[in-house]
Amino acid sequence: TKSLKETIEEVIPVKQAHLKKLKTEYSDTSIGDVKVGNVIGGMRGLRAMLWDSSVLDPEEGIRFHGLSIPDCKKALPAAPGGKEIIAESMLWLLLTGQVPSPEQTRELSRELAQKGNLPSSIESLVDSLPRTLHPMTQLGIGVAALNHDSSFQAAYEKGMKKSEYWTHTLDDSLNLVARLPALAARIYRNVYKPGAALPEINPDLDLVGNYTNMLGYGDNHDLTGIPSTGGNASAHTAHLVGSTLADPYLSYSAALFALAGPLHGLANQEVLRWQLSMLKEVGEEVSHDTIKEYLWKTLKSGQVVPGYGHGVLRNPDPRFIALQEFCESKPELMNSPIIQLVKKTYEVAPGVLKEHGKTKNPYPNVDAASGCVLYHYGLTEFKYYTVIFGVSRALGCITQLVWARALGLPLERPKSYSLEAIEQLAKSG
Ligand code: FAM
Repeated sequence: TKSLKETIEEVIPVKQAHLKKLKTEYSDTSIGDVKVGNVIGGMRGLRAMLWDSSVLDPEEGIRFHGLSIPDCKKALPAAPGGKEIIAESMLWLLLTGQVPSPEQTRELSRELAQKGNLPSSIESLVDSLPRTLHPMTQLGIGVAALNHDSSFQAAYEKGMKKSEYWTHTLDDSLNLVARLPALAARIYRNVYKPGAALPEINPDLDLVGNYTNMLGYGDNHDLTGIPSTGGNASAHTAHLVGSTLADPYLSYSAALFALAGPLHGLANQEVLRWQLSMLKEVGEEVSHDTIKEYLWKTLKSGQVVPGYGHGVLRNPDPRFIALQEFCESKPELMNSPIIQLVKKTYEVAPGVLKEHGKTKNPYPNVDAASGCVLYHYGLTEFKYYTVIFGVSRALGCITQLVWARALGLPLERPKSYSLEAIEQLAKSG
C-alpha cells in the first residue's frame, strides 16, 4: 500500500496541470463582480480564494473533495471500535482527495503517535505560563514555538528549491498535527489539574484516542470533532500567513488566535455559558415559552445569540445536525438536561431570530451543540473548549498549506481602498 506522501506525490502533477489550464485559459475571465457591499462587508460573498479541499455551499453545507459529512461517515474508515470518522482518514482525504484503506489509516495513526512527543523545551515553556492565561493563548504560544524545529525553515535557510517546498511543509504539518494532542493535554493539565500525572503517548492509539487519554477520559472517540475548512477567519488566516512562506507552525498559531475570537471559535465557550445561565434563570423545567423569553432578553440587551448565524451558511449547519444525530444515538446524552436544552432552544430560536429580523441565517452553527456534548461528558471547563476546536481544525488548515506550496500559490495581497476612494470608484463605475 502507498504511503500518504507517495499518494500526494501522485496527485500533485494532476493538480498542477489543472491550475496551469486555469491560468492559461481563464486568467482574464470574470467569475463575479466586486460590489461596494463586499468591500465594506468583510469581503463576504467575494469569490477570491483558492481552497481545493473543501467547498461550503450556503444551502447544503460543507463538502470535502465532493463528499458531504453524511457521505464521509459512510465512506471513511471509523475509529477503532466506534462509528465516528477517524481523524486520520479525514486528514488523508483532505490531503489527497482519496479515501484511504483501513491499513493506510492505521499506518498514519502509528506515524503520528511516533512523532507525538513534545520537545522538552516546549514542555518547559508551556509549564512556565501562568495558569490564569487563557488556554487558547497558551495553545497559540506553544504551536508558534514548535517552529524551533521547523524543517521548512531549516531547508529555506539552506536554499531549497521551490519544488521542494511542499515536502517540508508536509513534514512540519504532520509533526504539528502529531504534537497537538500532547501540547493541548499539557495545557489542560497545567490549568485545571496542576500536579496530576500526564499519560505518555500510546503508540497503539490513534490521534484522538491519545488526546482523550491524555486529557484523562480514556480512549473516548465520542469527544472527536469534525474539522472544517475554507475562507472562514481562522482557515483564511493560516492561508494568508502561509502565503508569506512562514512555516506551518507560525501559520497555524496565527489561525488559532483568529479562532480565539468570540464571533468565531470562542462561540462554543459562549454557548455553554449562555445556556447554563438560561438554565439557572428558568430552572430545569424549561418550556418553549421560557426559552423564547430568554432569547428576547439576550437580543434586547444588544447581544448576539451564541451558536446561531453564519457568515455563509443559510441552513442549519450539517455539523450541528451530525452532533444532534450523535446525541440521539446515545440515550444517556438524550437524558442530559443541557443536551435537552440545546434541542429545545433549536426548536424555538430560529423563529425568534426570524422575527428579530437581523441575522441572514437564523439557524444553529456547529458551536450550538459542540460545547454541550463536552459538558455532558464531564469536561466542564468552558475556557478549554476552543482548544479542542483548535486541535481538530488543524487538519483542514495544514492541508491547504501543503497544497498552496505544491501549487506554488503566491503571496496574498488584496488591494485596499479608503472610504473616499471607494466612493470615487462607485461614482465612476
Ligand atoms: N444573534 C443576534 N444577532 C445576530 C446573530 C445572532 N446569532 N447573527 C447575526 N446577527 C446580526 C449581526 O450582528 C448583524 O447585525 P448588525 O447589522 O447590527 O451588525 C446582522 O445580524 C447581520 O449579520 P449576518 O450577515 O447574518 O451575519 P455575519 O456574517 O455578519 O456574522 C456570525 C456571522 C457567525 C459572526 C454571526 O451570525 C454571529 O455573531 N453569531 C453568533 C456568534 C457565533 O455563533 N459564532 C460562531 C460561528 C461559527 F460558525 C464559528 O465560526 N465557529
